[in-house]
Amino acid sequence: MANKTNKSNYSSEQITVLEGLEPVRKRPGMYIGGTGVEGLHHLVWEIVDNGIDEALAGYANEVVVTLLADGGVKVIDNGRGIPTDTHPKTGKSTVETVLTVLHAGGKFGGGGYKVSGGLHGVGVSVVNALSAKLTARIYRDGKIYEQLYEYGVPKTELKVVGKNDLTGTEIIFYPDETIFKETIEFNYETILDRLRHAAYLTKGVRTTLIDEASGKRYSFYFEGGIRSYVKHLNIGKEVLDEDIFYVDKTVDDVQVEISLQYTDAYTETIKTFANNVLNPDGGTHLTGFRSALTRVINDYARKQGLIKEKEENLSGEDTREGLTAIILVKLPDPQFEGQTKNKLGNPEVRGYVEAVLNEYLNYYLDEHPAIARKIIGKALLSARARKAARAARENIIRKGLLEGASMPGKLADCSSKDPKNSELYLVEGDSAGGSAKSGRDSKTQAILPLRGKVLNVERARLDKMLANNEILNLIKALGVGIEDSYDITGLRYDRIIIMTDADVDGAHISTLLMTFFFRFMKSIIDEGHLYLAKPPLFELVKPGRKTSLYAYSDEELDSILEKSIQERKVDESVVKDAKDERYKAAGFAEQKRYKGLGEMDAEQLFETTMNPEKRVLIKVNVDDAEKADAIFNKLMGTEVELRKNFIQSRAKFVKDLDI
Ligand code: 0RA
Repeated sequence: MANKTNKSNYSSEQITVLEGLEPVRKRPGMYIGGTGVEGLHHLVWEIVDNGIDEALAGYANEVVVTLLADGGVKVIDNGRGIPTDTHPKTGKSTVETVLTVLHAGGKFGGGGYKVSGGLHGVGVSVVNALSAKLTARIYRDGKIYEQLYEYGVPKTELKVVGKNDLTGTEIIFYPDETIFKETIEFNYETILDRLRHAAYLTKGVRTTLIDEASGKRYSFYFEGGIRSYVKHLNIGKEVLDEDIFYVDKTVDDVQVEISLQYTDAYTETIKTFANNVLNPDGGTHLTGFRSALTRVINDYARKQGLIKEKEENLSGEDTREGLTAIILVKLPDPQFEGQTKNKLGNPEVRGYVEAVLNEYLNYYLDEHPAIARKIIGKALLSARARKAARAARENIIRKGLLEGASMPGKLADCSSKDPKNSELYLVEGDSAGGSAKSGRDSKTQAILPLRGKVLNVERARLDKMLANNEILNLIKALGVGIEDSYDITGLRYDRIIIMTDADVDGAHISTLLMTFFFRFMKSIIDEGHLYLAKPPLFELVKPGRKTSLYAYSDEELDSILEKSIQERKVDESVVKDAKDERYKAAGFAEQKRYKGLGEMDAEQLFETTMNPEKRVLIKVNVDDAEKADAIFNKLMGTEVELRKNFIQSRAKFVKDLDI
């Protein structure tokens, strides 16, 4: 294992003492990003990352998180244990110093470096400051030490409470509910996900999550590190070859780890990390990776005569189609760009990554000629398809099909010309489109009916969608152009609302549309313009048919019925006997289940799904590009079963599956 071990030893002096903990309690958001559920989980990451740092430095191989039944969290690692000696600057133990002094993690500046790093690598003291209670137990030098804290203030001395010959650190904390007003409940899945990734990125570390209340327990250990990660990302995809490329090389003081494998998908999934922190916007490691990949593949293809002398090179995009890759660099002093620190900035890293991939991918292709041929064949195919699609698009643009004042005939536009007061409903099917047109508020609401079948371009390249008539209408109606001519300032509607049936086809169409926006008009999603309408699933008709109640989920139906039954003081046993007749016991004349938008008349459609005063809209956000990508691949991929499962789970409220 090419783990980096620190050349110099830590000592107590290296811990930079900065300031007390009051600022953390005053402005928690500055340290953990916020006091909502994400901030709450940062407390866990902070401690876990310290344990992972010990593992990266070669001192630990296990981190265990336990969600205690009483609401606390226990994090144990088997590293060196926080030093218990007296700290020269504070005169207190190093344990107390680390826990009460801001930025006293001991892993900043000087000899050691913090590798995994939570949000800002702010340290354990922040967790202490934001916890109503915290217990630190240190296993070191044959002894067990313990110290208790409340709101960051020590309540006991650091005492020896027992003996054994383990080493490590155990922190138990109870988040302060006066800080985390929204919730102090931890999410098992969120923590599990984080521990899975930590294990992928740190070969040889076992991470475990235990939920005391339910008895659930899960451990991760990946011999292959990021190679296992690539394998995991490609589950359900058709891989070009089972073999996964992997290199781990340290140049000067920068460790470069890269793993990659191609699939037959059309999308690329490349994840970049610096010191185990994800860099969603890439940076210098990604740039180095891309240029080496393009170079190596083109050189190899030319050497083998797969690209002729006069032919042009494969583009970078072509070499990355279907690629899944993880790039992980570890460096002493990571610099990030921009407000969000999502992008690695160290210029030297580009050259390191480029050099490592150049050398080792070259070897790999030489040693695996069959795989090399498949990769190049795939890239050549991509180049050809891209050219054809470009020609088709240019044709469309040349013919002026996307511009000009005239709007598509199918669009029922709104009379307002101010985008701020305008919204566009994308409606599945011509018949629902008709109802929407007559029911709408024509001042502010525009309707564009889309024929689902036409959109249903399974296994087709998204490029092809641009040649689709329905999509052309959509692009034109939006007024933003496409690709090179894309300009969101031309957007004619503030809200774009996808309205489909609450069934499998509807879920499919809305996913395709979201995919389209994600791929070609991402800023529309980023800026919060894209929504899903939520049509009701049930109508409960009151006697005399004057008015109805609508339920948008099974749960809501249950709660309406329950409430009405209680109000009418109906004997529960009678009600239980006749499950399907509950609506009668609840005093309704009829219960209708809606299968599609088409079952509502224009007025009902407006009242239930389009009336701005009453409707339910779900804002689409794609902060989790991984999930979106998984959706594309499941829907576009060859694995019919996965696709079916996905659609069925998304349309979970649909009882009558018609696929
Ligand atoms: C300061 C110095 C050393 C280790 C640690 C802190 C440390 C902190 C945490 C928090 C959770 N687990 C931890 N493990 C270690 C260096 C130790 C040495 O030089 O012996």
